[in-house]
Amino acid sequence: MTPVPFLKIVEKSGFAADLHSALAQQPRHISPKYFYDDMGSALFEQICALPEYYPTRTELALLRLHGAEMAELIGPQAQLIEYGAGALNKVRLLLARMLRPHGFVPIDISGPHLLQACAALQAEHPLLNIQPVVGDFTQAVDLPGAPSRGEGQRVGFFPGSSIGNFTPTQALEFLALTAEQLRGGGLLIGVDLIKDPDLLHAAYNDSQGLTARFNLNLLERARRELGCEFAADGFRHSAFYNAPLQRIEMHLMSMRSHVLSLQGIDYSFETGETLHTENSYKYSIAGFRALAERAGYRAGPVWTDAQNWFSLHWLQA
Ligand code: AVJ
Repeated sequence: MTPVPFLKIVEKSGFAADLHSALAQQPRHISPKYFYDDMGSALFEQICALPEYYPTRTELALLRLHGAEMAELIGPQAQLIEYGAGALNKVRLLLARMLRPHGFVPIDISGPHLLQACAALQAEHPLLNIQPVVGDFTQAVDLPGAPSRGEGQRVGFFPGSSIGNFTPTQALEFLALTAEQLRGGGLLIGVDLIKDPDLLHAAYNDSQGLTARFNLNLLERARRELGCEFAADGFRHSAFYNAPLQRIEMHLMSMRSHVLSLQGIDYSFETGETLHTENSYKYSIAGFRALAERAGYRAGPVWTDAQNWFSLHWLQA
């Protein structure tokens, strides 16, 4: 496969430091970005194919159905920036319909995984200018230059409802940051919608136990990378819908009272005590549009499926 021409490392993982401060807090919580080492990224891709995990296939269907209309809004010679790019499956549906793209800038925290995905994409689009950025997209990363005047616009792509990992306040900050980065262009963003809690519960408690493995991989990663020690079967996966806050919460719950030891420091867990690993906020279409407008976007067309499970929004920056 063709080598990828441009690589920028903008963040060295602060996993050890962040895990220590997570464990020293009460209640304990850590950023879900640490799920995504090679193992976690691979598990997440398997989650996306689960029958219970409706977001991926619903969003892919929307991209297939309405991709031409979306490419029209993106316009010719655009620079497409994908936040949290992963396997690049969704962006393929846009790239196939875009006219003479100026470049594609995928940002992802999982370096080896991103570069492999870029090499495969480059093989399919030999002329596409791919400029991967390895880093944390929640930080203001240094982006390659925007298209010059008279060329296309800069457009962001943020699929999968990854925005749901942010609290509404953080989501507002992220949207405000991207609205500045993308000024004059737009953002195409996938947002998961409020729905029957039973459907949500099933999506985060799948029968194959993949979501559980994905969640538990955070501590397995700490064991692999940092020599973290904890009891075998000391923790279990817990995921539930917090209706008042309109979010799925994922936790790692201690099964008994035991001690986890990280780099010589002991952290004790009581039975039932948790490390909160992820929030996945759900929005109404109107609620999300209002948030986007507050962040400095003009809310444009919205696409949703017949069941109103998932939405894609065009936001004018
Ligand atoms: C990648 C954050 C959108 O919240 O649904 C999937 C991650 N966690 N199953 C989500 C996830 C458990 C996913 N996002």
